[in-house]
Amino acid sequence: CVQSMQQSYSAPIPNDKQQIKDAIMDNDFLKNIDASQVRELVDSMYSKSIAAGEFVIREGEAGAHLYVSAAGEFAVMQNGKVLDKMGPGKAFGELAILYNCTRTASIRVLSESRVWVLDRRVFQQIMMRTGLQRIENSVNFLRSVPLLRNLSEELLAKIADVLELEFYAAGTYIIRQGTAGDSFFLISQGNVRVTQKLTPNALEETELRTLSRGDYFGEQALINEDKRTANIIALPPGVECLSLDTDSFKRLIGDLCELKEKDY
Ligand code: PCG
Repeated sequence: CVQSMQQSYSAPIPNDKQQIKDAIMDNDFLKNIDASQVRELVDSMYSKSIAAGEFVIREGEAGAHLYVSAAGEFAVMQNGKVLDKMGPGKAFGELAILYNCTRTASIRVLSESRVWVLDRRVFQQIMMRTGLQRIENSVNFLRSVPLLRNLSEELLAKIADVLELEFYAAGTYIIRQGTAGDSFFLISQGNVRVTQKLTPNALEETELRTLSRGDYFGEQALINEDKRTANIIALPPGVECLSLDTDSFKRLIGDLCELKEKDY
């Protein structure tokens, strides 16, 4: 028993560390984490063996751990249906840990497996940043957004200061056509679908486009002081957005020519 405990909860050695780091850097929602923080995350993971047939994660539950698959085969499931299969070297369980939402899918072990585990509390301790560092991270992202490319560092810092980080699970309507609007959004991770009912009585929504990291949406209702003109729906596995309230939007970026002239 003691033997198996030691085997079950060992810390990573250099080869393992590389596997964990590569998995983190390969995950869209984790890859922008600061290198020094990634090192700390890797050093804090422990190994756990899991028997075939067991669930590592159950859809709908609260999440307490982030995982990296070390060996074996895993199924990603939703509503009892297999969406995908994964082998070693994949980070999973990050969404509930990053955004405090419930588990968006189940992960079931198909063959005798081993995972690297990180406890949420440890993750949050490592990720905790001073206000200044958080703003610096946001400014780095804002600098890469084409819409904002001509803005001064000072203005970008002001925008970063008032941005709210939000996460929307796959399938969520972030914006509904015809409702009142009070926010503007920049996509920092993931993709959304833009759909529209072309006539007021249309039954079907027509897909207009998809938007991705660095794109924005929600400006129309704010600029024209009118209802939302389209639907914005989060695509799998979910979307991380930075949002601005109407006042901040008007004060800080509402005057940009690209926004005023935008005509879809
Ligand atoms: P808003 O506030 O009307 O909310 C829906 C958003 O969808 C809209 O602002 C735009 O930012 C965004 N969008 C992206 N593509 C299109 C498009 O082709 N037409 C319209 N009306 N909105 C679009």
